This record gives sequence, C-alpha cells and structure tokens, in this order.
Amino acid sequence: MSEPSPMTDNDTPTEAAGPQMSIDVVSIFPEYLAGLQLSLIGKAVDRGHLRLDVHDLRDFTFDRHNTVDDSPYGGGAGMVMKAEPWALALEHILTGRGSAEDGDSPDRGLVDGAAAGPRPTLIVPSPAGQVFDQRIAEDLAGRDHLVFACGRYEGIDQRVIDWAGEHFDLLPMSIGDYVLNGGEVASMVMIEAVSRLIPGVIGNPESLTEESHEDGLLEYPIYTKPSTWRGREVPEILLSGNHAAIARWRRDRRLERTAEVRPDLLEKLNDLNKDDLAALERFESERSTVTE
Ligand code: 6GU
Repeated sequence: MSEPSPMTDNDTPTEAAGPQMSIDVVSIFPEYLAGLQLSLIGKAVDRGHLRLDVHDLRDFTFDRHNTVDDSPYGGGAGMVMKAEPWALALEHILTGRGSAEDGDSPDRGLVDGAAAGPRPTLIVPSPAGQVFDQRIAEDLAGRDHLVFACGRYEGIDQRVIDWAGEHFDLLPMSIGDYVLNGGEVASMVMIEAVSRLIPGVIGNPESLTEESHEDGLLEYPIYTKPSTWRGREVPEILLSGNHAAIARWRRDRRLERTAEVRPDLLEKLNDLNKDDLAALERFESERSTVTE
C-alpha cells in the first residue's frame, strides 16, 4: 500500500531508509479513513515518508456475521466491543505481517520476541482520555510506530485495553470536551496534526514554525491581492516594505487576538518581552475605554 514512488528531484536521500513513521488504524469503518489518502498526507505516503495501513476489525472475526459487539455485563444502554477481535487485530500489527488484505490469516497468540525493539504507541480515542494538543502532537511525531484503535458503540471491553498496555505504550486520547460517535474522526484529527510535523510531509518547514500554537500565540491576520477589495483596504503597514515594522505589527496582532479569544493561552507564556507586555497593556486599556 505504501510502496515508495521512484526518486524525483524533490526527494531527499532519507527515503531510501524507508518511512520515518508507521501508522496503523483499526476500525469497523475503514472507508472513513480514505480521506487520509488525499492531499499532503497521501503524498507523504506516496513518497515513502510515511507508512499508513488501515485495518478492518471485522477481518479478525470468524463467525458468520462478523460480530464485533455484544451487550454490557451489569446492564445498561448500548453495546460493547468484544475483546478478541481487538486482540487479534493488535497482535497482527505487533507481529508486523502487513495489512490483512495481503492474504495472510491472523495468528493466535504472540510469537515470543516477535515485537522486538521499542513498543509501538497505541492511541485509543475516547472522551475519557487526556486532551490532545500541539505539545502531544509534537511528542507523537517523534515516535516511529503509532496505532489508532477506533472504538464505536459505548467502547471496548476494558480487559483488552489492559492487555494491550503490556505490549504497547498505551495512550487514551480525547480531542476535546464533546462526544463523538466513534474514534475515526478523532484519529484523523490526530493523524493530520502529527504527520504534518514529520520532516518532508509539509513542503515548506517554515510554515510550521510561524503558526498558531507552535509558540502558544494565535496567528496574525493575513491578506492577499487585491489591496482594495469591496472597499476594504489591506492594513497599510503590510505594503510599506518595512520588515521590522511589519514583524512588530504582526506580533502585536497575535498578542491582541490571543488576549481577546484565548486569554488562557497568554497565562501559560513566560517568554514575553518588554514590547509584548507594553502592547498587551495598551490593548487592555483600549478595551476598557471601549466597554466603559
Ligand atoms: Cl477521541 N472519541 C470519541 N468517541 N469521542 C470524543 C473524542 C474521542 N474526543 C472527544 N469526544
């Protein structure tokens, strides 16, 4: 699935060494993840920067109906995902036999020593997980094997989660304080945030260092041609050619936006300089005169 394309002028030599990261996703809706083949992530896979395999959980069931769920012990609403299909799918990934579509049938039991080397990271999307943020994305971008276990229904039998903790670095992850129907969309969010941090996935690495959340401030407003659009002008300073003044203006806009929309982010910053603090005081006094 992730066969590297022939070398082109744009390719870096690291590709000869194989992908920098492997990502496996297990889901009962593998088609959901098809969107990952588009755009920059798809290109990264084509170029061999990334290996991405999506596995259908139902391929690891053996009954006529490919059953993956059952009713909860102790009663209650909804259904629970059964432990065994998950264990077989995760063992299949641990033993590194490629995707289930390759034609090999999943084995029972882990082969001793088959999963040598550092443990893969198992991310279990769940509203009960730690909240995912840019800092976690950066941590994950440095790992070499991520596995996403997309649960549906009320969740997965806790015993297979506990079992997986013995073979994986286990990370239950939420993408925010709201409820989704399953882990697929959350996994796509995390895969996109992580994979764009992998060298070679984004064309221009400078666009990584300049953006929101990279340094804890929101982005400044941006403009392109025409300089007048429906009577609205581009801020004059951006046409001045004065690079130092433009940099200061952009920094001020970032501080202003962050103070207005996300004051919680400002409180976490400890590297604001004299000019930053002066700008923030100015915005604060301007705001209090407006609201008077
Ligand atoms: Cl990661 N999964 C599900 N199912 N719901 C969520 C979530 C994840 N994050 C917030 N809500």
